[in-house]
Amino acid sequence: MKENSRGGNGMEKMRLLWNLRRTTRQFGLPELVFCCTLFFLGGVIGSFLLLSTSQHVEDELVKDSVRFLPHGRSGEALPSSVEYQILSWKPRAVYFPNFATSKQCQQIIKKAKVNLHPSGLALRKGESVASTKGVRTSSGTFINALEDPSGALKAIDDKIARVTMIPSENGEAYNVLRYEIGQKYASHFDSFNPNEYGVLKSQRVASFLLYLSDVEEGGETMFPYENESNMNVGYDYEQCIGLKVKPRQGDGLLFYSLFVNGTIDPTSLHGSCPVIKGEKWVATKWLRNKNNF
Ligand SMILES: O=C(O)CCC(=O)C(=O)O
Repeated sequence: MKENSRGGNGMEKMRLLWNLRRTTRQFGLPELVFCCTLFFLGGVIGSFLLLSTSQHVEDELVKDSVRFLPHGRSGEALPSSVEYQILSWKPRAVYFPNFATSKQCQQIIKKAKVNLHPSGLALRKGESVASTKGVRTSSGTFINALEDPSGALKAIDDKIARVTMIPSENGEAYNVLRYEIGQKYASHFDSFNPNEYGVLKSQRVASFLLYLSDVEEGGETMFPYENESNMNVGYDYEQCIGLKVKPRQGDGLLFYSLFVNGTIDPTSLHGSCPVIKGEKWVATKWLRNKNNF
């Protein structure tokens, strides 16, 4: 029995050896090349995945370290993110989509609606109400953030101070404006040229416009001299040309009237195109270089 089983094992081994030889013969050069390519590709994909994961982990760590930066007593514990788009460098104009909520806009309109008057103008030397008739045809009212019981204007005030880094004490009361069909504001400067207005206690540095409504057609805020265009062509201040910003409820527009050296930026000339369809509501906040004005 022992002999027999040894003989059976021998046969089995022979068969295995034969099968192995056959398999090795089938695994020729093409199969080898195929396997090598497969290994190579696997390596490339694997290291790419590893690298991107470690980059992601690194990014997370950087974000975390920013989150926990120590801050001064007047600072804030966490970084905030406010979306913005630079519309122009000449003048420096920045757009903030969804700066305020629709509810906040409605609350501001509700408060302003009951106290509207024809909009006025700061008159230059030699000008009168009669001589400037037609320059600004909207109606409006001034509201201080603290007079708004809904708290909407205070929240907007704080947000404007944070994005401009100009303290809210330097801001004038909001001038909430309503433009009906055909109403407009011809191009003008928000800053005061001392040669035209005399010496004033303080100067307007920047303006923040919060659009409280959409406008179906027209009513854009325009910058006719954007990028120094149209400056030497005898521009008619009534004309609606240049960079035009279409009002959208809740969006904000910030632009600087002064260069960083404190002189007036001529490209900050701006106005409101006439409303063609619908109604325009906007709240203007002028920011000054001093807090006593
Ligand atoms: O209504 C606008 O879009 C512009 C308002 C404006 O120019 C101003 O309030 O000084």
